[in-house]
Amino acid sequence: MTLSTAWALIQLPRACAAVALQARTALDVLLCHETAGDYWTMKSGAVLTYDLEGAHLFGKEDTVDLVRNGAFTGNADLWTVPAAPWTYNTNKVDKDANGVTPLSQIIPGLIAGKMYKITCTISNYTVASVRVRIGGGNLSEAMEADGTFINYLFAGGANALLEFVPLDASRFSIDTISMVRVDEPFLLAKAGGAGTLEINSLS
Ligand SMILES: [Ca+2]
Repeated sequence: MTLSTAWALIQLPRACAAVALQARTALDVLLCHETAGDYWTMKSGAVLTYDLEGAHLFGKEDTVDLVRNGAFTGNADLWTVPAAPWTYNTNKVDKDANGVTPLSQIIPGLIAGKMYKITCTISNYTVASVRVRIGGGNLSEAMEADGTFINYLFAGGANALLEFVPLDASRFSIDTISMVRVDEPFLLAKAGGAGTLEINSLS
């Protein structure tokens, strides 16, 4: 797989109980099961055999987008857009005032403890940050630039909400939101720059 500075799922051709990982490029590779949690480092040039002790690694993303009206086409229907600090603005939503109330949508059938991949696009960014969470679980890493962001998060069990939680001062626009379930167990990888991670299914 091609590495970048964003977490990406290690996609496998088949379910397997052990994998061998190797980065020949001079990059340390970070590996984790949850982007909001701990990670460990595979040093540049090392080979890591990852044994799942009988479990099978899938690394598979579902194709069903669980977000409705994630493109805000013509309206913000199905979203809760609190008037402060959010404003619907021509096919996207602006964070254009102070406040920390989340932009949210109810996700029917959200399963607590399951991993989901959440994608969104930030534009018109000027200051502070926004984080995403699902089911009231852990917050993602801060999104604090223009760009398309991917977060892998476990759903909490507190509610059925997809929520974008801003800092008080933050200013940006958000659009193109989607969310798919990820079958577990799985591994995520990223590095400090571009490189290649070689993956071999062992069993
Ligand atoms: Ca849009």
